[in-house]
Amino acid sequence: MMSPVHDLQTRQTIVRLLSSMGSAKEISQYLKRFSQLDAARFAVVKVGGAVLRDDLAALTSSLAFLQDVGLTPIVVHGAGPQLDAELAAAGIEKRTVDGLRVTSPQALAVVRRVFHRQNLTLVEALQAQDARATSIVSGVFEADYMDRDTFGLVGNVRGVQLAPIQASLQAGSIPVIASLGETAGGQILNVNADYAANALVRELRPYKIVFLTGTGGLLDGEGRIIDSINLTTEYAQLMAQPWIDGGMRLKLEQVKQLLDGLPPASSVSITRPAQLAKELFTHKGSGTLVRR
Ligand code: X2W
Repeated sequence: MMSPVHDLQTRQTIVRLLSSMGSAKEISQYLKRFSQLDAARFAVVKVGGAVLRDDLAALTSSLAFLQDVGLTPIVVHGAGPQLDAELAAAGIEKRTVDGLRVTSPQALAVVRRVFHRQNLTLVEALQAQDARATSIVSGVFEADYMDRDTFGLVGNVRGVQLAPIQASLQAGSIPVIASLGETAGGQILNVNADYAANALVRELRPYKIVFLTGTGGLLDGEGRIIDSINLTTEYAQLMAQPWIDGGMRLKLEQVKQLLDGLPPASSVSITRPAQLAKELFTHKGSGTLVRR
């Protein structure tokens, strides 16, 4: 059930935003489809640390907008650039293996502090816009050591505790989850936020999976955003392109793996915060839509 939209000002904002995006009919169709889903099945939205740093206002208003129309996305966030900066300031040298940050006990103290602060930054920004949001920095990701000798205090998600998320959704509040994990023995571990998002998605099997990034989509050889990718017909051909770089190859592989385990209707969108509503509510979308 959609929650009612109360005040006139919110309603007017919604109408203005929606009418600038696409036809009323198209938008109503999407809204109806999303509203019929169980709250936990609507969307998992992964927010990179760069988005928190560079695009917080657009992120906040896009998420608040979804809540205004009765939809509650589940947000999981990283803090990569903030960690780079704080660790450098603490004199801790950066080392990554396969894109994962090698995390010493000294580094973990900084990681925990930065994750807490970034989490609160987003929650407080949402609350300042009268959106309801719940800060969740522990109790969701059950983790094992990835490989302690290589990575130190880095976790691989073994299980997901849904109770804190469900409690937040039931209150109509946006769960805002930091990608910190915890071992069975109570050790906190640093978890890559994409991995955390993927683990959530595998558990919840949402209709929409959204990665919010600074670039706003996957880019082709000329730096233009690729509109849509059909994995069944285009994956092999795309992966063979000379212009596809390492990062994008990895992202695409991850997205394929993720979608292979989900219902056929699920899709992944890679977009920027200001375009979130357009991506969700219009056929044309904005950013890159990946389907099986
Ligand atoms: C990541 C967690 C933050 C993250 C890190 O320390 O950078 C590992 O690499 P973004 O902004 O989403 O990249 N963890 C183990 O993933 O943030």
